[in-house]
Amino acid sequence: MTQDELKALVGQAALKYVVPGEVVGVGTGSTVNKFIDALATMKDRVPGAVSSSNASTERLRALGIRVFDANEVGELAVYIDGADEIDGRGYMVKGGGAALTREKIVAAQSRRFVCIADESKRVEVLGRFPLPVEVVPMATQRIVRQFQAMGGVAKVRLKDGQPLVTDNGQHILDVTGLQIREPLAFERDVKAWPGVVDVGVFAQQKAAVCLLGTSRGVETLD
Ligand code: ABF
Repeated sequence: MTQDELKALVGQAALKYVVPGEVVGVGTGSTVNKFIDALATMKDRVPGAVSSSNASTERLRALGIRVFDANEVGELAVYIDGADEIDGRGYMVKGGGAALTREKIVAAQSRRFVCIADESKRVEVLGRFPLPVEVVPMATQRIVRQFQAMGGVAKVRLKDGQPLVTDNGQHILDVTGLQIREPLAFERDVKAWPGVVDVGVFAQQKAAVCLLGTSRGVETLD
C-alpha cells in the first residue's frame, strides 16, 4: 500500500473513536485530512468540530461540518491528530504542519487523544524529524543559541523565502541534531524558555491510542 493509502486507512479507522452527539477535536496535516473526509460521511451524527488550524477549518467547512471556537464548548470526548514521529510510549514530535500550538491546546481540551499515522512515523527515539518550535520572533536568536548549547541546529522555517508566519502570528524554528530520550523533561524545560510559544514535543499531551497504518492493516498501540 502507498503512504497515501495507509493514511486513508487510519483516517477511516479513527471514525470508531468519534462519539455520536459530541463535538470532535480535529488536528492538522495530510493524515488528518483523510480523517476529515471520512468524518464527513457521518457529519449528521456530530454537532461539529473544534479545529487546530485554519487549514483544517477550511476543509471542515467545505465539507459542511460546523466549526466551533474552542471557547464555545467544554471538554471534548476525543481529539484526532497526526504526528511527525511517535515513540513506543506514545510520546510524539508534531508541528510539521506549523500548527503545534493549537494542536496542543485542543489535545488538552480532549479526554482522549487518538493519533493516526502511517508506519513511517514510528521511531525508537524522538528527534530524527526536525523538531518544530513556535517562537516569538524577537527571541529567535537567543533560542537558537540555547539549542546550539545542547547540540541542536535551529533554523527559521521559511515560506516563499520569508519566515513562515503561524496562525498565531509567530515564527517556527526547526531543530535538527537532537535525540530526545526524556520527552517529558525536554518539553517542560524548553517550554519554559522565554520566547517559546510551544515546542513540538507532545509528552504531557501524549496520545492515549495510536492507530498505525501498516502494510498488514491498522495496528492499534495503546
Ligand atoms: C499534524 O500532523 C502535525 O503536528 C504533524 O506535523 C502532522 C503530520 O502530518 P502528516 O499527517 O501530513 O504526515 O498534527
